[in-house]
Amino acid sequence: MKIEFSVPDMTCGHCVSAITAAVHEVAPGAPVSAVTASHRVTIDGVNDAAAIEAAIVAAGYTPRLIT
Ligand SMILES: [Cu+2]
Repeated sequence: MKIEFSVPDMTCGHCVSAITAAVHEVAPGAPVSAVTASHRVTIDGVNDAAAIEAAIVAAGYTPRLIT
């Protein structure tokens, strides 16, 4: 399934890299779309939203799951 987060404190390319790396720690190879302008992070082909949310939090960001 596709999981989408709003991450208001994702503001630049560094944030995108850090968040993408964090997601890939728990979902290796999953396609990640991270758009700073909209602060949206979309991960495709994954099921465990809680694990991905925790990984993004551990990277220092504040994701909010969008249903
Ligand atoms: Cu940044």
